[in-house]
Amino acid sequence: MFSITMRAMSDRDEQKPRGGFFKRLRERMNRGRGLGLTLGFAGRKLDDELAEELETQLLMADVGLDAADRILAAMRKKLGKAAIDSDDQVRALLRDVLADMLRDHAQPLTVDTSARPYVILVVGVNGSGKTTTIGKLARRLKDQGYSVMLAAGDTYRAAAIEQLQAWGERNDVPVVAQQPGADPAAVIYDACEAARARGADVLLADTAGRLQNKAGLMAELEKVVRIAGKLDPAAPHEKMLVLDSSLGQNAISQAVEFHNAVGLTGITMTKLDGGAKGGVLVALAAQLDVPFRFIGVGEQAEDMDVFDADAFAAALAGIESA
Ligand SMILES: Nc1nc2c(ncn2[C@@H]2O[C@H](COP(=O)(O)OP(=O)(O)OP(=O)(O)O)[C@@H](O)[C@H]2O)c(=O)[nH]1
Ligand SMILES: [Mg+2]
Repeated sequence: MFSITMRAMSDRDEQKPRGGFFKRLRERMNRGRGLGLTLGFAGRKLDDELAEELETQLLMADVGLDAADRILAAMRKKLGKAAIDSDDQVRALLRDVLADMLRDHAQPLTVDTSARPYVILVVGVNGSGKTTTIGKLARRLKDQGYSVMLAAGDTYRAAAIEQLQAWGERNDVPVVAQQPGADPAAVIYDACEAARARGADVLLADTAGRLQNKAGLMAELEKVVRIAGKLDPAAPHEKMLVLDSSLGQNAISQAVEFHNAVGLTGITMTKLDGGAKGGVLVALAAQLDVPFRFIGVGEQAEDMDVFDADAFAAALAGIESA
């Protein structure tokens, strides 16, 4: 039992990613190359010509034009007319500028245990990693002492329900599910009731990413949000978008669409262990005022941690330690 009603999921020692996680992020993101910049600028000044070269490299890393311009302006301000000493100097400068841009977005998820259940609705297009993220989160929250339940709100495929049940079994967490084809809003309503009856701290609700058309998907999500609010007007307390970071600029348009439809309260980025260069988070930070919650660097439960702006900026800049 918790003696206090509010507890940050990331207490002091939780806030910084464990050294092991930074190492994994650093090694796996773009195979250790972060943004993948070539650099080689020692002896040159950051003049228009060099700024253009750097801008091209940043755009190749999915940073987007807005953010690339901001990065360059900040670097020019810091460097002035001085010649660049070394690549290490550029990397350190880049790390500082990126961390400044990302810091406001590093707001860890906070579970309000007075809600019972604190409802986390997970949305995103198909294949982005929603169900896997729910499995990882269930494990993490359980390890932190919360009682957790899952809702199988993706009713389009039997396999989706089974996938969630497998995560439930693995973590010894109850799963509320109905038959394939059931109304997702009804499943989530039932799950909210069941979680309330059991006094569960957190309910993690899965949703489908697959529908014939986007308008249908968004209308379905709006209904789920509305119905989840029937028992507790504050629910869903977290509307978390799960985004595949290897989608580049497509990830930005997805985020904007989901935000317009349901009003996101958090974003979790997955698949930073693939070919993704991570720049998409910088582009998102420049365009959308939604906090980053977690980042995923693999398929296992431990391959996810709280988003940390300084560590992430260091990994993007290709610096060895956070
Ligand atoms: N490499 C890697 N794979 C991931 C990560 N997160 C999820 N995956 C994999 O991506 C695939 C899709 O993940 P799901 O969790 O099923 O995605 P979903 O959004 O629930 O997909 P739908 O239910 O079809 O909408 C699975 O094979 C996962 O194991 C990650 O951070 N890194
Ligand atoms: Mg799924």
